[in-house]
Amino acid sequence: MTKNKFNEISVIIPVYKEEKRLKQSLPKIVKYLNDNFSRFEIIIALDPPKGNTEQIAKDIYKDIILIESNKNMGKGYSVKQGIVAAKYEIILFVDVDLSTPIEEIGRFMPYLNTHQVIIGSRNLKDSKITKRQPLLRSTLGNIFPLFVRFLIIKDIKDTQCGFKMFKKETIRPIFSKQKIDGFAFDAELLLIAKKKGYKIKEIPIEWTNSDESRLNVFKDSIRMGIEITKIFINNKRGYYNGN
Ligand SMILES: Nc1nc2c(ncn2[C@@H]2O[C@H](COP(=O)(O)OP(=O)(O)O)[C@@H](O)[C@H]2O)c(=O)[nH]1
Ligand SMILES: [Mg+2]
Repeated sequence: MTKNKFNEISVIIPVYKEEKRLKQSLPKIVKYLNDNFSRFEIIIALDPPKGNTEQIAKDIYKDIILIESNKNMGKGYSVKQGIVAAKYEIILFVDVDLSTPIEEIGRFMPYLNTHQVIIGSRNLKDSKITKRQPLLRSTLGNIFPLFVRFLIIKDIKDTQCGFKMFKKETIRPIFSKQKIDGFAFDAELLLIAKKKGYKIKEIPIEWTNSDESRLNVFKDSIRMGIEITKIFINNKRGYYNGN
């Protein structure tokens, strides 16, 4: 008996210095999508191209779509480029380390009928964190959401999880208003979605911390602080209102 497959999906993976983690995760992503979707594309948003990441990706999956920026712009910038290039109706972006397993897609899909934005959450009662982040990283991981909650968006438990799904028609008007290129782009995205009256579903996910992180606790903390302040000011000025 053939299993019922989902129709189609564009999967965007932001990638920054990731030869090793990409080698581990890309085969799993390709297999899951092959088994569960009639049509799919995988877009790697490389920032900037380094070493032989492109070749590694092509060797694992020859139809991979590579998008490259000239200099390191940030995760948010890369994800946006991926969204511009995406051709299918349903779009997911996922971190290369698969801290959220790719199989969670199956639990997200049904909510596309009722919600416009579906996001993984590590902070719900049923979330399952199997390996926590190191102390310094988790301290940032705890402080940043306080600022987000206080200044930007109150009722979302985890704005930062790298596993978010939307329909193309929903996300394009959101990102056309996005200004943030770094790690805080998720908070901006969710704020714009709320302003547009979109329904956001937070789904408790299983999450395993990766031993590596591309986030520089000092440099990126400062950048994220600046980005949050920018979002706050943009919001106060009404920039995110309207269409
Ligand atoms: N394109 C791009 N991707 C990035 C950048 N920084 C991080 N990423 C990607 O964003 C994802 C999350 O990064 P990760 O190191 O796992 O962050 P952490 O889990 O929050 O510590 C991974 O797929 C990274 O390769 C960047 O500056 N540009
Ligand atoms: Mg990670």
